[in-house]
Amino acid sequence: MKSVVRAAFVLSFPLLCASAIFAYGADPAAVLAKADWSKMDTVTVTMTEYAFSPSPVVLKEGIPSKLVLKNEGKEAHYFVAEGFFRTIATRKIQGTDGEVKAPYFSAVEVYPGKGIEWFLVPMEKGTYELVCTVKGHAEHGMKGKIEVR
Ligand SMILES: [Cu+2]
Repeated sequence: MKSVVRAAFVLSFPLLCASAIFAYGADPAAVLAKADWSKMDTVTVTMTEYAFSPSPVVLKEGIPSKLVLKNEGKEAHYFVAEGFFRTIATRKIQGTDGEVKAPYFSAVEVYPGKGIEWFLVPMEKGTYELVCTVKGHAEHGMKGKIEVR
């Protein structure tokens, strides 16, 4: 009888671990609830014609981060990184005119000479493609990478 109990434990332990990892990746609200914003990293990304700088943008898994997007160009630019957007927990996006509290979106546009502050927690290590989807910009080289370490 004892060996049956032990076998059940041995079998279920990896399953419990796997479900814990899955829950972490799947529940942005739980990640945000645990985040300590007093230990926040700040990373600034500058957008110009036609580049993101730096590239790669480096963020740390599980660390609350303020991603500051600055458009120092003369045209509007988009910050689009679909794979990255799917693996982060966004607390809010803030600008001088207000803030957005929306956990999911597909693109962030920054007007010329303006900036926004994006409060997020990266949830999964990896390298993600970054692109500006304004017509012609990617073709002129406006592409980059985001690395979550
Ligand atoms: Cu652009």
